[in-house]
Amino acid sequence: PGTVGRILQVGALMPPLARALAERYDALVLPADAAPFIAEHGADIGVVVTSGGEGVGTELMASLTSLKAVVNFGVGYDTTDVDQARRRGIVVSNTPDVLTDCVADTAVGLLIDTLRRFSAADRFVRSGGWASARYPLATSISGKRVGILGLGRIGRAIAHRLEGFGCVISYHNRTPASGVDYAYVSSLLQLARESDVLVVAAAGGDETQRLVSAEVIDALGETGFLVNIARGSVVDQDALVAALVEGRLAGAGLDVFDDEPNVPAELLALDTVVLLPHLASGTVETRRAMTDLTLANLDAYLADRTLVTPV
Ligand code: 8YV
Repeated sequence: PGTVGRILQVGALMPPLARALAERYDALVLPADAAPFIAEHGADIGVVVTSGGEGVGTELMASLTSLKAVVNFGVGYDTTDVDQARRRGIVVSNTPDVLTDCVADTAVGLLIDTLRRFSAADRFVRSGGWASARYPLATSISGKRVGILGLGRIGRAIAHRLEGFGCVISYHNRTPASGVDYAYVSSLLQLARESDVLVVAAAGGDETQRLVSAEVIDALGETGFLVNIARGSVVDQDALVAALVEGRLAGAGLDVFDDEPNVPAELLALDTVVLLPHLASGTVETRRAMTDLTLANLDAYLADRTLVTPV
C-alpha cells in the first residue's frame, strides 16, 4: 500500500503507549495551541492515535485532510466523529474485550460499596466515629432486582457476576439480546420501575444522551440505586444530583461524570454516593492489554490497511 503519512497523538495517553509512538513510530503530538500546528502539519497526518477521553471531534477531523485511520485506546469512542469518518472512508478501531472483566468487576464493586456503604464506613472508622456510635444499617445485595441498561459485552459480564450474588437480572436494549435468558424489558422507564438497582453499561454518544432522565430516576425511587460505569452523558446528571440531595434516590455509585474530572460539589458531601475517578479499566494488566491492542491495530493498519478490532 502507498504511504500513510505521519502519525499524530491526540490527547494524553498511557506513558508506555506515548513512548512507543514517539520512539518507534516517530509520531507527532498535537499541542494545546493546535491551530499553528495544524496549519503546518495538518495535511501530512494519516493516522491519529487517541483515547476515549480525547478523541477526534468534528473540527479536528475536518482539519486533518489526509486522515485515513483513527486508532482509539479504550472501548468507548464517543468523542470521535464516526459519522464524518464513515463519510470520508476513515477507519476507526477501539479496544474491546480486553477490558470487559475489569470494568464489570468495577461495576459490581461499586454496586456493593454503594448498597453496603463500605467507603462511608471506612471514613467513619478513620474519623474516630466508631468509639461513640454504631454505623447505620445498610442494604443487602442478594435478592435485589438489578436492571442493566445496555446488555453488551460489559453488561453481560456484569449480569454474570451478579447472578453469583443472588441478584435477579433484567435488562433494556433497543432490541432483545441473543443468547441470554435474562428478562428483556422494552421500556427503560419500566425497567427502572421494576429494579432496585439500575446499572448503566450502554455506550455513550448521541443515541444514548441522557437516556437516564429525571423520569427514569424518579421511577427508581427513594429506595432505588444507580450505578454508572459507562459514560456520564447517558445520565441527566443535574436530575441525578437533585434526586440524591433531596433523598428521592437512595444512592449512586459513579465511575463516570458529565464533565470529567469535575464532580458536582453537592455529591462530595453525600455519604449515599460512591465516587470513583473513571478507573474501571485501570489495572496494570488491563491497561497493558489495551496498550498492546492499540499498537496491534496501528501495526495492522501500517502493514496492510486493516484493523484488528475495527468499530
Ligand atoms: C479508558 C474507557 O480509561 O475504554 C473506555 O471506554 O472509558 C476507559 O477504559 C478511557 O477510554 C481512556 O481515555
